[in-house]
Amino acid sequence: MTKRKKLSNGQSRRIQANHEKRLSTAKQSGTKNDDSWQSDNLGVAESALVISRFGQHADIETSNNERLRCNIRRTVSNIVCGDRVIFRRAKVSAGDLAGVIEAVEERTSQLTRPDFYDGVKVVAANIDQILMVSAALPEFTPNIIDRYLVACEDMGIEPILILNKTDLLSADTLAEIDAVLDIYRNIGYRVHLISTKTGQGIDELKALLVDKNSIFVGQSGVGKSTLVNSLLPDSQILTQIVSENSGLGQHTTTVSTLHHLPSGGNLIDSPGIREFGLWHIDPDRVTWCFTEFREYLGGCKFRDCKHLNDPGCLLTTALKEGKISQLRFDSYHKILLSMEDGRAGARNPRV
Ligand SMILES: Nc1nc2c(ncn2[C@@H]2O[C@H](COP(=O)(O)OP(=O)(O)O)[C@@H](O)[C@H]2O)c(=O)[nH]1
Ligand SMILES: [Mg+2]
Ligand SMILES: [Zn+2]
Repeated sequence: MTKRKKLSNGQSRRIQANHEKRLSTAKQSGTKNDDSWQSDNLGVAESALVISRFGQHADIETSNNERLRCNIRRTVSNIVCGDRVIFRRAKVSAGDLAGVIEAVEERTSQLTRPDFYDGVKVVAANIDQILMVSAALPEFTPNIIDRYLVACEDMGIEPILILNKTDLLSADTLAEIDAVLDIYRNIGYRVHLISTKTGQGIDELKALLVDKNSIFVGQSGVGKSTLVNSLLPDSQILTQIVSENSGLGQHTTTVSTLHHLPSGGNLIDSPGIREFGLWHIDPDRVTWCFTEFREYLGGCKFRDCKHLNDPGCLLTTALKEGKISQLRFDSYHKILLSMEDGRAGARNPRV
């Protein structure tokens, strides 16, 4: 490391003067900016849908499908993609900002993900359904499905199971996997088999998306990007342009964006929200998130029953009677164990 030369008095003064100048310019432009959002420069309150949010700004869509970039008032906390908001247009606009967002409507649901810095972070609002994609390749792993199902149940958003890459399955393997999927069907989950390669099941999938706000999640490699790009050919082009021109693709594409589907309904997407972890969920809550366990909860002999070797456990009784599947029971304990490990290691186990 090179030794830093001591500054002369003149240099120090000039640096200090520059610093003060920058501060006062920032203050002035701040004041000027704020003037744009005073009542006398604003129109009537209108409602809109948030397409994406970045920093203090958001792109919104008005009721007559205009796209506007707006400032967000500091008093309005935490706007995310999918939010319904109240905004007012500026009569004289400030740069590329056409108005200001003043309030957020109550959400029907929140998509959250654990965040290393913020605890749990809301990344999208008003999602109706989560399409949980898995595939025969890289490997069909029910435990991963269960982890996503726990997260969906915790958020109160309906999950739909999608098995992709059916084209790679022999009739025998397909029958084996389908038998496992029956476990989920019996619990009450909807299951769809598709192939983005042959197009099998894609029309049925598109029908599921009509008039809903949906999001695709799932492990890397299962075919989410292929699927999203086939449903939204335009957004693929957009992402590519951004990545090539600015080299900021990575950064830019982590912003969640709401896309309209050609046949109605919206897809909220960002590669960053397609995978998420579970470490923030309380163990008791995990048990509750196994929906078929719910009817037995609170009935075990011991209040702190671990539902394993404890005497008088209703869950293990239900397991023996075949009312709960061994696969889900094992998966439940595996999830709890991995969460303990994750907490001990202060590292989030990824789904
Ligand atoms: N055989 C087959 N391959 C697929 C299918 N869907 C996606 N793939 C391939 O799986 C790989 C991973 O797909 P990608 O969309 O990047 O997965 P992501 O990580 O979930 O976004 C790519 O090589 C795709 O071409 C499918 O239905 N059948
Ligand atoms: Mg991908
Ligand atoms: Zn028990």
